Amino acid sequence: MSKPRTVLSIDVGGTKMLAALVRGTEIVDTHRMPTPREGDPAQWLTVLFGAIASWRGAYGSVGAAVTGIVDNGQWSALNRKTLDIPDGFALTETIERLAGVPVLAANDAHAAAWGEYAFGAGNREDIVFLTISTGIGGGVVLNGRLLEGLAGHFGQSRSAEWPDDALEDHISGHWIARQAAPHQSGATARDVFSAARDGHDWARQIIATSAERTSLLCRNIQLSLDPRRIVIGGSIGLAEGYLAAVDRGLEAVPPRLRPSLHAAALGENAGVIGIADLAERQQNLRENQR
Ligand code: BMX
Repeated sequence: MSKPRTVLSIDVGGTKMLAALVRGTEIVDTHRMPTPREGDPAQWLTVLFGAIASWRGAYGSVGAAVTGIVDNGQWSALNRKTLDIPDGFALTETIERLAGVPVLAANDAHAAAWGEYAFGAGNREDIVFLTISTGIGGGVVLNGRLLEGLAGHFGQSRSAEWPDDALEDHISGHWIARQAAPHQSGATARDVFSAARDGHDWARQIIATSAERTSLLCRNIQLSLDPRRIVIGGSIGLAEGYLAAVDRGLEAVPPRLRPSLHAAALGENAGVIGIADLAERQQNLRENQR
């Protein structure tokens, strides 16, 4: 088996951007910065590549895992509240111009699903990956194949209770922060988990409501796809006590219908490791076709 080559992975989420030099499952170097809320994706990417200019020459391809939908290298938002991306942004073309090497782009939760399937808690079995983060994303690996396009976009689900809203707008990090505003002005989701740890009932109730709704979502995923396991990731999904609260919400579910929940073994690196492997596979395919 040849030694894996170094890939530049970038993970652009609704709250942060993570750049990493990845070799197989080894993270060689990282750079983090908040995802700008002003400007456009070309400006965000230019700033990010400026910050990692010293890495040029250290990687032979780029994997880009981004919040939103990626169709043939074109990037669009499904929920502009999660990140306001213009429709059909030329993502791979822009990154190829900045990096000067081939680029593979995919949805962030899809990339993380592949990372967890291949190297993490997925154990190379059929899985659904669910990230509870700024929004709610997901990825599905069935019979060793990562489903693309809209597949896994559980955060965009509609419900009878909120027919005009994306489900994530009533569960995720942005929702948690909005619920906290009357109790702690300017609170982020992270602040809410700190307040809950410090014993504040208002914070514990917000988290309990979010977790309860995630339990329901997991039950519906199980009935739709019947995966061996649902791997949970994301800044909220991996926050202290959240997964346990989601699991408690499933205690009364009959065993055959009950999802088997597992924490993402690769944590916040699932996306960059997953997209690096997908980019490396595409690069090998290109070279074998020459
Ligand atoms: C939204 C959607 C998904 C994304 C998910 C998690 C947008 C911009 N994003 O449902 O594509 O996977 O949020 O995104 O429509 P994150 O930023 O929380 O990782």
